[in-house]
Amino acid sequence: MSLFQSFFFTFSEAKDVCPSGYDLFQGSCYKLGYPSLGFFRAQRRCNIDGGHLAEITSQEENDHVKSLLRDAAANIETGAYIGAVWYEENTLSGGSGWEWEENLDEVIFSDWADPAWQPDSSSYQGQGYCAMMSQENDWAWAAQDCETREGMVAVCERQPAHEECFQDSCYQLFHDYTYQFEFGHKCKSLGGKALEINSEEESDFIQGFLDAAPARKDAFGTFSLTEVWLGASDSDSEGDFRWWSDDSELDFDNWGPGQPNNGAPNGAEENCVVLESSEGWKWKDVSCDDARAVVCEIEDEVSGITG
Ligand SMILES: [Ca+2]
Ligand SMILES: [Ca+2]
Ligand SMILES: [Ca+2]
Repeated sequence: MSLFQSFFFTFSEAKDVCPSGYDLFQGSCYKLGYPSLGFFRAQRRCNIDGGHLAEITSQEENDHVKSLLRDAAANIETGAYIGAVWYEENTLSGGSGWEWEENLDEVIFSDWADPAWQPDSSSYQGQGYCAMMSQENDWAWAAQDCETREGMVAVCERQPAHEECFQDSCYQLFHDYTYQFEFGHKCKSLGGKALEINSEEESDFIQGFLDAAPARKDAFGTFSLTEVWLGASDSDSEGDFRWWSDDSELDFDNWGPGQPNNGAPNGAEENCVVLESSEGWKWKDVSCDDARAVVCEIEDEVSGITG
């Protein structure tokens, strides 16, 4: 490795990156899209992307989403769903009002085109009220029948991936919970593969990367990172762990104390592998069934720099 390369990689900085189609603003990724869906299908589609319909909680965020909508106005006939719904006589709070559907938090910041207007369920024949940013009101908020699909798009919001490069790969951490069977596909779609740790150096780097990674943020709050999937399993032959990308035997391992033990309760198998925060990111075999954060490993094409 040349001096220039070692300089470049030593000082490679961690950064936030958004999946394709999303754009970064103040630590969140936003996307306009998924046309012609009702509110709840739109919410579900944003969930599949690892996020939710936008929860707009400040003037800056509202201004940013408005600017995205103005840029896309030619493609939006009516409006864009954001994540708020009207509830009637909620038994918990005892009242009616707007709340964020994803976490049932009350809507505090708002930008209603007509702040005095209140839904009236007695005169309303539709499927409930959901919030949209409305073309005809210069993208101020308005109530919409939640089932309206025609002319609607969704504003999705999600946490960025956290990226850092080391030697000839870049690593992207996705906090949104991913099932083991989706993990390889997710990384492949980025031009990479599921995390495989092949050396002490790579292992040390990943430990530092995960220690320094931001917490998971979603509509429910902030959560520290506890476990991350590794791209290895012993599903084919018990105890014979292999890397997914080429089905080769592990060329490096970093098992935690007593692991792997195939020790799921009730005789169930543990055929997948996680890095565990409470063990300094050492490895343990676990059941493949749960969803966890993932790291994708993407070969860095810029690394062709010669010196
Ligand atoms: Ca590797
Ligand atoms: Ca096993
Ligand atoms: Ca185990």
